[in-house]
Amino acid sequence: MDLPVYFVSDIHLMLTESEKSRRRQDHFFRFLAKVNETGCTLFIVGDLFDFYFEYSHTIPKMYFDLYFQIQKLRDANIEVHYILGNHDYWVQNFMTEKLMTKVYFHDADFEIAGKKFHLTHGDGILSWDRGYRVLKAIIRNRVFISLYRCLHSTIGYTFAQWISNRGYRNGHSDEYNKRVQTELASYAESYIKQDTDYVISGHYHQRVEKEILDGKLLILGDWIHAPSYGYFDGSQLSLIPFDHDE
Ligand SMILES: [Mn+2]
Repeated sequence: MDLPVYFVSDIHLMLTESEKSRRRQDHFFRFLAKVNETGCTLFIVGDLFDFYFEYSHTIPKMYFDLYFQIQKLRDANIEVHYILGNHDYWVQNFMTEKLMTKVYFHDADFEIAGKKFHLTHGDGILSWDRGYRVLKAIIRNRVFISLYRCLHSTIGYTFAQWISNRGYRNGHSDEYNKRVQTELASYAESYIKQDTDYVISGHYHQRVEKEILDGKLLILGDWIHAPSYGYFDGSQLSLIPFDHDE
């Protein structure tokens, strides 16, 4: 795997055009241009899209610009690895075989330059999130997905858009964010106590870099409020802000 390695998550590219989502997308494309300049490996750790659902013969046209940007990276021999999140789990062979280098339906472990990484989108980890874990099992269920795919795409997308518009947008209290950090720290510790060096998660829409024993936890920030990326140069892993004024 070529160094350096970049990690991003929770870009949440939107299905509907708006000034706000256009700005977010442009900002993310500036990051991809930087990746293209340095040459390297890119990991997308889930929720690249706010909603992505692929049919046997059909892909969403709204993300054409993104497909083009990823293709440019691939043409430059940059590997793009994509760990699916709870907003973009429903890929088929356009994503898995054509666009991305590799797509992961579950958490993934890698060894890069002698360091062991555990990558997870992060949804369903929290101890109090039992209801969500049930929902996660349903929306990742093969029968459910096949049935949903039978709906006409206009119906499937309209429903998803409605759900998505009701979803998380405005952030959580500091107290809630602290609870999340404590939970993820103990999740990370259970890996680092074994032989993992670095645990990287997305999903929680906060930017956290925390030393744990002789390893580290990164929670990648989202591209709505706090754009950032994880950066591994072969010896050090760090979380670097990529704020809008850059
Ligand atoms: Mn998520």
